[in-house]
Amino acid sequence: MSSVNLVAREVAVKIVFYGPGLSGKTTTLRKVYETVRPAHRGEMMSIATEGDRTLFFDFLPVKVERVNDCTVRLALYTVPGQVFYNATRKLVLQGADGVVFVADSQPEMMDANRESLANLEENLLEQGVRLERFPLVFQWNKRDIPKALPVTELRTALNPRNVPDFETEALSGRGVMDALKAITRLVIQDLRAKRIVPPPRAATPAMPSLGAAKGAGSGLEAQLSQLAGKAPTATAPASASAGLQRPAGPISRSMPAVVPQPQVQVAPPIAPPALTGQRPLGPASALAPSELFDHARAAEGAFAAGDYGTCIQACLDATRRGLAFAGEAPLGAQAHLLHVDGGDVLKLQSLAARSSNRVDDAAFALYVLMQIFTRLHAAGLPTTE
Ligand SMILES: Nc1nc2c(ncn2[C@@H]2O[C@H](COP(=O)(O)OP(=O)(O)O)[C@@H](O)[C@H]2O)c(=O)[nH]1
Ligand SMILES: [Mg+2]
Repeated sequence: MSSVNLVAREVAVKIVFYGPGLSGKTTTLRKVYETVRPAHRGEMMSIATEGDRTLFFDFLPVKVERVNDCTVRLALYTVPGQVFYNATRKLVLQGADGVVFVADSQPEMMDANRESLANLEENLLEQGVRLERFPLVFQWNKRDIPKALPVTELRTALNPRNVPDFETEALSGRGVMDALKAITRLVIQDLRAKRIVPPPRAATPAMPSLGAAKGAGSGLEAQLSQLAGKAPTATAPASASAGLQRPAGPISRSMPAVVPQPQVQVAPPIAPPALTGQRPLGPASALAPSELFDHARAAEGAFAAGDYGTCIQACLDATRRGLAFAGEAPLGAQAHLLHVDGGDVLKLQSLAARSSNRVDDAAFALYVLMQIFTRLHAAGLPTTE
């Protein structure tokens, strides 16, 4: 769900990559990770089985600066495509502001594409959202495969509404950033129409993002292209993207929400010196306010070590402390004040009371914690004195 901090003119939006199993959602997110400069994104978190199938979700935070005078934080999620993970898909879809539907262009995948699209429609409807009014773009993925269906056929079957669609090859990255730009633009338009995002301040020229090419445009396309280090219309040629290295090491921590930044908008990389050379920050610690940084690290460390019970306990502890920033009140009321789903917090509590836990329980706990950090951030909490 979007959240807006009017003081900082910052908007946080959630975009979900949806589609059948193996259509290329995780590969797409990895490509976005590789393409966007490290200062503008966090670490990607993937929770996968040994066979590299997405078990719970993938998550990648990306920051786009000064889009019409607003900073946009994108929280990008993928869902597991396999039919039997529908409960997880519903959870990840909760509060989404837009969807990129990643369809597999191979003829034998058409039934799976249709089924997944119908499942998206149904799951959105359960949240009271109608797909035909929802920001949506399509990736026609795996265009490199020779037997790929013609785009016209895919359109007729899956995109009668004629929303923006893109031929993509997630492995090489072709088209992937174009689809991301398009959905971001649609989401911002939608939020403006709903008056959730303020209109641009006419008198203030949009500021270029750090490291942006001199004289580059200030529109979203230009901004995203600058992040990607590419011209607005260019798509990544296979050879160029293949040469990109996945950078390792700590990322910048989340920045205070309520401090308007006149010139430079990128959070300074403030990884504690003691962490240098150690495990890179995970997404929970990347989002954590400094007061809860150690808790988030502990939860991620336990997750990585396969100690799911400890991970869940650490998440619950950090959740309680995080919710307490909303003021003295029962847990449910604190959750309500922060617009955190109380049902999720209750489920986390019940998981912590269990004697044994599975990997997806721990993943859920991290997910709840990340939602709380995102909410705290949007609310400008905890306030810094
Ligand atoms: N040929 C080809 N293979 C792809 C493309 N995108 C993804 N794949 C492959 O498809 C498989 C499933 O991709 P994955 O991203 O895990 O699918 P997900 O289940 O939607 O997350 C992997 O083996 C990928 O390497 C593409 O554009 N072209
Ligand atoms: Mg996946």
